[in-house]
This record gives sequence, C-alpha cells and structure tokens, in this order.
Amino acid sequence: MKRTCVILLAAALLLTALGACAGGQNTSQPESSAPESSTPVSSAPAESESPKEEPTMTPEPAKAIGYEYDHDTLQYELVWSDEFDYEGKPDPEKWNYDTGGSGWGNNELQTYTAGDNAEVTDGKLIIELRSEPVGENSKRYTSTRMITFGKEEWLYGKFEISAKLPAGLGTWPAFWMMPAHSAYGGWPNSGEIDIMEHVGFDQDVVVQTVHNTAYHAGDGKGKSTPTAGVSEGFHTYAVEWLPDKLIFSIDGEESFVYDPTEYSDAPTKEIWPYDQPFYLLLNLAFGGNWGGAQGTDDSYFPVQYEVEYVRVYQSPEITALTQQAG
Ligand SMILES: [Ca+2]
Repeated sequence: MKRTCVILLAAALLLTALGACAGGQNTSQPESSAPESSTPVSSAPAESESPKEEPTMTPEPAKAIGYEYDHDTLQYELVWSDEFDYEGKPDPEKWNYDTGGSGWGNNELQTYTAGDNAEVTDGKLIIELRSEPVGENSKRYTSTRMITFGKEEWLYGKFEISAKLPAGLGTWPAFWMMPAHSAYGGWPNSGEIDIMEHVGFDQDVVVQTVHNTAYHAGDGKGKSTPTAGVSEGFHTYAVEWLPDKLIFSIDGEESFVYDPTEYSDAPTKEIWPYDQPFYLLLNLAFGGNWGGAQGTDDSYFPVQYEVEYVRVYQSPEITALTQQAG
C-alpha cells in the first residue's frame, strides 16, 4: 500500500506519502516504519584482495527473463476463491486477521479487530469501519483486515476482486499482496503488489503499485487510473502475475504493466523479487499518512467496503514453465 510515484498528485502530497504504507508491513514486522532511504540497487563486485585468487563469486542470475509463452493463448483455471455465498463470519478455512491499532506503519487511525467488523451476508463480504472506542489504546475507530497468510499463498496467477468501495474523507480500502516468507528480507526487499487502493479525498481514482528494493514508497512503480463510480457499483480490480511481468487491470481493461526489463537488461531481485509466494490482504483503513493526507471526517460513519468475490486463477502452462526453469 505504498504510495506510488504517480503523475496526478502534487509534490507535497507525495512527500506526505513518502514512507506511507497502509499495511506495507507484513505480520512478521507490524511495527516498523517504512524506510525513507532506498537500498542501493546494486553495488560493484568487490575486487579480490589477492590477484592470485580465482573469483569464486558468481553473479546473481538475472530474473524475469527467458520465459517464452504466448500470452494470448494462456489458459487459466480457478484455484481458489471466496464467493461469499454464505452467511456469518468470513470462512475461517480461508481467512486470518491482522489485528491491532499500531498505525500499521502509516499512522492509520483504526484498530483492526479479529473479524468483528466483517460480516458475510446476501452474497457479499462487508467490512465496516466504525467510530467506537477500543480498549486501552483509546483508538476511536475499528475495522478489519483479512489475510490469507497461514491459509494459502500463491506464486504467479490472476488475482481478482469485485468490490464496491466506500466514499468519504479519510477512507482507504485496499486489495493487495505481500510476500509469504520474505525470502529477500524485510520490507520492501521482498516486494509488495498493490492491486487496488483508493483514498477518499481522491474519489474515483484507483491506484495500483508495486514496491521493491529499488522502487518503493514515493518511488514505487504504479499508476493512478480514473475509474468512474467506484462507490456506486461493483468493479473488478486485478493483477495478472507472470514470471516476467505484472499486468494490472480494472474492469478487464489493462491499466498498468510492471516489466522489470524496462529498468534493467538483467533484472535482479532488487527490481524483481516477485518469484516467491505471496498472500492476499483485504482491508479498510482510516486516516494515516496517505488516507488522511487531506484530513478525515467520521460524520458519515459507519462506512462499508463491499466485496462480491475474491478469485485466484493459475495457468498450468506458466506453472510448468517456471518449474522447468527451476
Ligand atoms: Ca458473491
């Protein structure tokens, strides 16, 4: 949920958003703030101190290149979904919760409950943001953040949500992905994929972003896409995660592509950490460095983030291709 470097926002807002991350921390590091300085993308190999030594270090293999497939003919199979076609609490076989009111690295105002603010009814998931005092930390707002962490994780695939987003100053719903194992280290080194973010002060603009070692926070790569009526009806927000690129879409229309070969002929994990399993997150935040950048207003509470479904598809051809590549 790192703010991306987008064309539509003023520099002041970008500065505010630097270091902001609506959840850029995963469950293993919920309290840390986003780093403000970038990690160097690469450094020159160290010179051997002794000219007699044979070099033993091999360069890191390039990532995200050499995959040959015909994108137009890829077949996808539904491998996981929650259609929310039941009544009651979200399916405990599919969802865990991130809980607490730490601010989530972005000074967010809500405390996340263990599902108290989530309900499945009438074919939909409803996440409700409420104004109510919470326990000892005196936070005045509650909401819920659902995660598949500990339940399911995926490497490559199509990840799609159909959702109706809340409107109102300070609201900040999201649908996004975080690394399940942080193979390349803590945020942002193992990556983050933000499939949909929307902030209330910028109604009907959907933001899709990737974060990694080289590009994160205000320098994350992404795009803001004007999307009419996000709070009036259901729209689909998706990413197609391939071994060599990430293709974002809104209502089936391609909106942004992250292709690491645009930045390097031989991409490394610093710009392509997306070769490890990720999990899904679904949450409604309030306020914070980005969501609250133009203030907050709770006069219209409670407010709801409605989800018709979450679906995950994978392509056997891509799976075979990547297994072949080792
Ligand atoms: Ca449904």
